[in-house]
Amino acid sequence: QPSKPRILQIARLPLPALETDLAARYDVVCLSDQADPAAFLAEHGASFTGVATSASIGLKAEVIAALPRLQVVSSFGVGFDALDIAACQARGIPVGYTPDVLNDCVADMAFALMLDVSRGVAASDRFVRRGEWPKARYAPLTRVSGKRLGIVGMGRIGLAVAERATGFRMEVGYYNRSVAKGTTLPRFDSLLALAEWADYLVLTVAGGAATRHLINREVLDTLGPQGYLINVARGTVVDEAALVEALQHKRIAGAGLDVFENEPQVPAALMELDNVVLTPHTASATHETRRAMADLVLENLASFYATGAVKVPVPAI
Ligand code: 8YV
Repeated sequence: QPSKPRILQIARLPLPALETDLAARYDVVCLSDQADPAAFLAEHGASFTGVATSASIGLKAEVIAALPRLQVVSSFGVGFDALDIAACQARGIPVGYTPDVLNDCVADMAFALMLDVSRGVAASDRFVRRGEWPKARYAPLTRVSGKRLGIVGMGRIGLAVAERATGFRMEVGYYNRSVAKGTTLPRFDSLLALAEWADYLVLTVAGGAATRHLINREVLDTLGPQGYLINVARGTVVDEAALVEALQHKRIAGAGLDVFENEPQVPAALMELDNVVLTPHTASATHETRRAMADLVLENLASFYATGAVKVPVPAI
């Protein structure tokens, strides 16, 4: 009976059941549980052939360098901006990830945020709980149906957002580097043109250096005082300081944010504002979707150890 492959789990994973499943199949050590992770890596790094991590936890070049026998990486999540893919690919190490299975839940969350920030679901819940209903009226808010929806990043999740817009009879347009596959929706030539046109700017673009601070002061001012920003992508896509300022001065109407520049830190100024809805990076966090993501993390590893290839690899960069 050959011994089980040794897997280095970089930190605690979002789904405890996945940790249990990994531990049942592999010889797993969690790096963040070690008293001195650097010393642990120096002593034991060469014993690991696999890494398990997540989109949020990531994988740094220095950890990859400390694992001379590393053969495979399996990550929980579709984003790979926090993983040093170049360092893996330079060593020919395949990286498995979990796209597609989360499209629906992330798109659902984009609509939840859009509806909430426009109709004040969370804010009016607070109003009712404070006992204010008998004393005051809740001011009317903004209609979503029939409005213009601008999607930034027309990939798999962007398409799922666009599909949902039909029932709301929204007009949909998008901005993407290239013409998106799988849709005939209008593509805008520039982000500013889309921001000018849209009532809702929904971010479903990948994170990383190429999209850092794509949403800056100029884009926000172009979106304007009737416009809403919804971010289910990455905090880094938005200049958060510029966003806080735009919200405080009502230069945009509101924002629904699932992601932030320095998670889990959320700017205190945002907590003061009722035209903002904040969620703790939970767009994919349903039992169903997280289980499907966990299964893909396991399948990517199992496939690699059986055949030498992961089931769903991160594309070559
Ligand atoms: C997860 C995500 O919440 O898939 C992604 O890229 O950001 C989310 O689905 C994340 O991977 C949890 O760590």
